[in-house]
Amino acid sequence: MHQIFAPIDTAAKLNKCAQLRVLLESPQLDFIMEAHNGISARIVEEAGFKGIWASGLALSAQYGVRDNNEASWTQIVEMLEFMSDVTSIPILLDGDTGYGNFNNMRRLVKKLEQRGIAGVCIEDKLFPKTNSFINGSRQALADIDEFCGKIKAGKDSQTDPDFCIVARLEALIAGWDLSEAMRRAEAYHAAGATAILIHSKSSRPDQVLAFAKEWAGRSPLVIIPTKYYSTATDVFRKAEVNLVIWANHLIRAAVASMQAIAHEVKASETLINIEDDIAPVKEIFRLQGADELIEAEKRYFNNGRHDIQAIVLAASRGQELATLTQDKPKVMLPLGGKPLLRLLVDKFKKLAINDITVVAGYKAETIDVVGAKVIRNPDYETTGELASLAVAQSSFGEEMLVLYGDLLFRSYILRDLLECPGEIVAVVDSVENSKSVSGSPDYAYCSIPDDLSLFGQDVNLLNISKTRQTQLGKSSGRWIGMLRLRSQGREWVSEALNELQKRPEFNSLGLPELCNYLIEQGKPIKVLYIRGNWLDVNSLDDLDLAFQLKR
Ligand code: SPV
Ligand code: MG
Repeated sequence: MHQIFAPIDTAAKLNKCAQLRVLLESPQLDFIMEAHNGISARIVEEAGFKGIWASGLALSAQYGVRDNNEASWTQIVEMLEFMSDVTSIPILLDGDTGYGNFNNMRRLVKKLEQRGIAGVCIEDKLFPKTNSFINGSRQALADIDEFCGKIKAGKDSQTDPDFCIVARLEALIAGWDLSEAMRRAEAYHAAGATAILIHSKSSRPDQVLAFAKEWAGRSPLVIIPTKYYSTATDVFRKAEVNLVIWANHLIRAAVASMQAIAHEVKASETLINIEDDIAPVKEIFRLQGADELIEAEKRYFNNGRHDIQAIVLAASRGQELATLTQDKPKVMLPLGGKPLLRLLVDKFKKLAINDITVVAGYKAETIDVVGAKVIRNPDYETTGELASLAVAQSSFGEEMLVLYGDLLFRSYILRDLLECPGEIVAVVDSVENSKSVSGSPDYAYCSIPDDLSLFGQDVNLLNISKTRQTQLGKSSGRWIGMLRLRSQGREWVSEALNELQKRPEFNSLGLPELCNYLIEQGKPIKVLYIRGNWLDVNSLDDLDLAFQLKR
């Protein structure tokens, strides 16, 4: 009896070559399953198999070519790399005849090891070979010595001592008898094959069982029961077979399913009948490992910069534009054919801000802008901006922009805001009598007035107020209704919302009150000064002006 290499439950800790060797050498019966590309390889591993058969038939078939070495060996190896990359179990390649002579075999083994393939099975036929089930009896066998040289050349080329070379006997397929199979098996074993694969096209297992009996465990024994599939598996166990290869069943499953789905969709011209019968797109993403990439992006992309979420407060009607907002909220008023909100979303997208949430209220059902998610403040008639912001609170992102939905501004303002340091940054227009504000302005009182420097000043916001606060001196400008929150700032805002919600006047509070509360709590709000080039749309005149800020 051959040596037991290692107990099977330690196999997972071994490298792939050693794992395959364990599968071959341990006396218990094991199974490996065919795969033909990355996704099928993953499916085999997830199903619990301990190894993968990279079937020549299936690999050729998935390329749409015949199992006659029409796919080049490098094309096979290319696909094996995908299969190996996405799996942790060993792959045994069905290497046909080794794709040439001993020299080709040497290079093949080297390349397979480099791609993480655990072993190769070669069959004693002539290159280019034909699938054993197509006119098998007419196929010539390799010269024994030549084939033994190939095995030796492969063994001498491997660098991992556990890389496996399985010698496949085609004698029974080609119509020879058991003694010829035995003669060859002895020779291949002596040449150094890790295991012997005895192949048969009979629909009964008699041939392989007779061989197994005669072989009597001289080396590990492998079978492929494609044709004698109705044999009970225990029969193989009793015959002391080591490894069963389920050789082509995933490609056949895929073909049957693809044919049925393609025919149905063609005939019915709808997807409705098949959606429940196929894997959801989400399942494809899962098999591709999409979640891992999302996690990795958080760690590595943009120097760890988080995705920024924009929250657009758009619940109010915009009374000043009463006639125009009879059937839609202000954010849906068209400007040069596009709703205001569309212009806003386009500006965000230009700066890769793709997570856009609109808090809607008045005529919320009319808000329909691709790329923006709509959530509703059902109490918009009796509540204010902070109540709307609180509606979005459970879906706050890591970093955020909070702004009014009726804002229009040149893109550079947003770009500068994203660059501006500070956990919370407020945008303040320092131009006196700026045309931008037609409604009631939010006066901003800041620690230092705008010195018009090109490079950012370090300025703190002290207060925002609808009325002039003479005790605070001269206002430094107008807050335009835009805040940027980094992670810590976002947490401060969340805490502030929780606190303020306890107050009876919460429903009447707006973003300026939130800012003032944060400042009172000692949370610094930094200021980005701008000079014009923005607008909050409150009147028909504003709509004209807004047109100029479209870009
Ligand atoms: C293969 O899977 O390509 C094989 C096994 O060689 S069989 O098709 O059964 O010959
Ligand atoms: Mg094959």
